[in-house]
Amino acid sequence: MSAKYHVAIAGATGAVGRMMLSILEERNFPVDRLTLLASARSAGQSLTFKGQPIQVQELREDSFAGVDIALFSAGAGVSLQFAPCAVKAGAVVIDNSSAFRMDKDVPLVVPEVNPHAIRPGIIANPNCSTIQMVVALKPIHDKYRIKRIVVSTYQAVSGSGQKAIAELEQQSRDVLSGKPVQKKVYPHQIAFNCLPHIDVFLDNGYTKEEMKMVNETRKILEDDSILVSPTAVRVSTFHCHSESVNVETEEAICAEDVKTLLRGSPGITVVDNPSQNQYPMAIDAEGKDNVFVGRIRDDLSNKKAINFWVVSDNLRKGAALNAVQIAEQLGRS
Ligand code: NAP
Ligand code: 3JN
Repeated sequence: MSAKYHVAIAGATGAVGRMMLSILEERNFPVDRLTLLASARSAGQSLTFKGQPIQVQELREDSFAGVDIALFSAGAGVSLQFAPCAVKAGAVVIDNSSAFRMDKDVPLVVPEVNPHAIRPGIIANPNCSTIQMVVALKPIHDKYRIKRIVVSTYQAVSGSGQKAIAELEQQSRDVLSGKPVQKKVYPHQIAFNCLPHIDVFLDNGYTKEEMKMVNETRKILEDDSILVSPTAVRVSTFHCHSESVNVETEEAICAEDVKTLLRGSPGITVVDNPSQNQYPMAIDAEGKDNVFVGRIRDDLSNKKAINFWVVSDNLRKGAALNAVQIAEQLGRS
């Protein structure tokens, strides 16, 4: 690879794709040329990179000639069809979808956790809810060995894309002005509501989002013995996912030590000063890169367990930023 890269974004017009464009710009990623790809619906539309308009092209099998790094965020079906074409053309693919995450030949990477797994070909970016949780869990696992995690998520609508952001905006206006609510993205009203339902329900009673958290956590932490008991909930916030996490460990664990440990760990900001009402909140994490951890406290029911609250910007660390950080590591290897 040259020192400056020809980068392609497949899904450039979406919520994640637009964030990728913005993060490449703000981190001054060494872009030599940028190819923006989306469906035929968006072909001809212009997006701006470093003040210059760039026309969006229709994604096709021959879109990747000369591309060094292809960032995919157009859904699993699109990745399954087009990521192999990009690799065949010589690109490294960093894929934000679930298409290849559990493929044993594809690394599933969070740079703070398992950068050693990065290699050319297809690299999978984990699910947003998994990413922010494993950034906080990695130092805990290294020191205390995690046995079991019980997690409940409070996920923002931006995790469901541009149409969901518009739906929460419109429904909020309609509810407040006493008008009937239209539902398109979610099966129920999301404004002023919580839906214990993210992605599709599976035969075991869990949703696909919940099972992503189970399987991806084990793969990234490279430990299939870790037990994960998840509940994923969509809430009426626009940005940032929050999670309540209970962690049970092999070794005795204490909240005060974990605060010190996490304060010195990469990608984490500890916000934990309850007497001053200071703890991580979605409205503070929006637009920030780190994972914010607080409410770190002993589990009074179990000497080998703690509880914490973790918040991160789902479109940044949960998707676009993590992908760009993987691309940055490629340049270093
Ligand atoms: P979005 O706002 O709905 O955007 C979807 C993007 O995909 C748009 O650019 C759309 O292009 C493009 N697209 C759809 N069908 C296409 C096709 N047949 N060919 C080419 N492009 C196509 O959704 P989003 O929130 O950005 O999410 C996109 C994907 O990213 C998700 O499906 C998921 O796989 C992944 N994602 C991952 C995470 C994570 O946790 N890491 C989080 C959110 C999303 P048009 O504008 O032309 O329709
Ligand atoms: O709902 C969220 O907050 C995150 C959504 C992620 C998502 C949305 C549609 C399809 C994914 C994902 O990344 O797992 C997928 C998918 O690729 O399966």
